[in-house]
Amino acid sequence: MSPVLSGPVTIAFRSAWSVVADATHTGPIAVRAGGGDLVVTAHGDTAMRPATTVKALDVNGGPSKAGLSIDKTSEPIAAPISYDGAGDGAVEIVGSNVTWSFDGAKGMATGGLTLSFKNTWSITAKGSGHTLVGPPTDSTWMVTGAGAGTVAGLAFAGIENLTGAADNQDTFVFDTGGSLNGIVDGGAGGLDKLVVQGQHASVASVAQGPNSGTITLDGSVIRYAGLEPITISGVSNVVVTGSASDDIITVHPDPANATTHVEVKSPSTMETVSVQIAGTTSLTVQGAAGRDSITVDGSLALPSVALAI
Ligand SMILES: [Ca+2]
Repeated sequence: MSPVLSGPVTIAFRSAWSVVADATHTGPIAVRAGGGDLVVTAHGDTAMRPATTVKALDVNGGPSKAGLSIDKTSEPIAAPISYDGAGDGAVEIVGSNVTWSFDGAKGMATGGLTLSFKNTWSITAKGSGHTLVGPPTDSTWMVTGAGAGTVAGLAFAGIENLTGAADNQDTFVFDTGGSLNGIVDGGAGGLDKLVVQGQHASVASVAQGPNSGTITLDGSVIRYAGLEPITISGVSNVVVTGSASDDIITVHPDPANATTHVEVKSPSTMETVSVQIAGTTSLTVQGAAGRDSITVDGSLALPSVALAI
């Protein structure tokens, strides 16, 4: 028996939309949603299709390795987008609150869109609330600009939060010029570190808990969570402040680098901080609120460092 349909029936045929840049293409392929349409600009031409008819949008950078620029500020983009950067691609997303992830070879971006990308080594976020989640392998994150740097060969810019994978070793390096508006989160478990290096005039570390707190680097605040040790080098004036609870702080040669670094620790209340002696002119250790004790132990040689407690 055939099914019986009553009343008008509308059937939208949904199909995939494929866009490939040719060898002469210049500039990125632009994608946006507007007025219920999905709008794609490539080769200088703008084409639009009703969003309900687009099952997926597949973009290929082609021989010109054209980048992809997605603007989702006016409305979310329903169709999943895939992008093959053809080996040297770049992705830009305009709009807020996107979570990017990168596994060392390919990546995803979600939040008002669903994008998968590969053969792409550069991402740019334009808008607030962008988070980048790193690979499960041990990774070094170099932060060299405001929300900008590299991880696993991927250059990123405009990112607010950096999140390491669980159960690996992430090292977040803040070099000269590096800053972050949001939070550095090493992820659960593993052994994740924060390193301050390069040219900085001052750094102040304030603990909030055993693995969280803030680092103020040349006046710019970096919030962190889920980290293990913090290493500071190349900074003239270092201030380490304990937590609001009862700190039992010890100051002693860093067991891992006894002749070059001094370690400040209070394991149950604050993140361990290791400071390179060379290049440091003052080190201030203070307990903040609570009933605190600060003990200097071991044979601590601090030539040319003014230690204030
Ligand atoms: Ca981690």
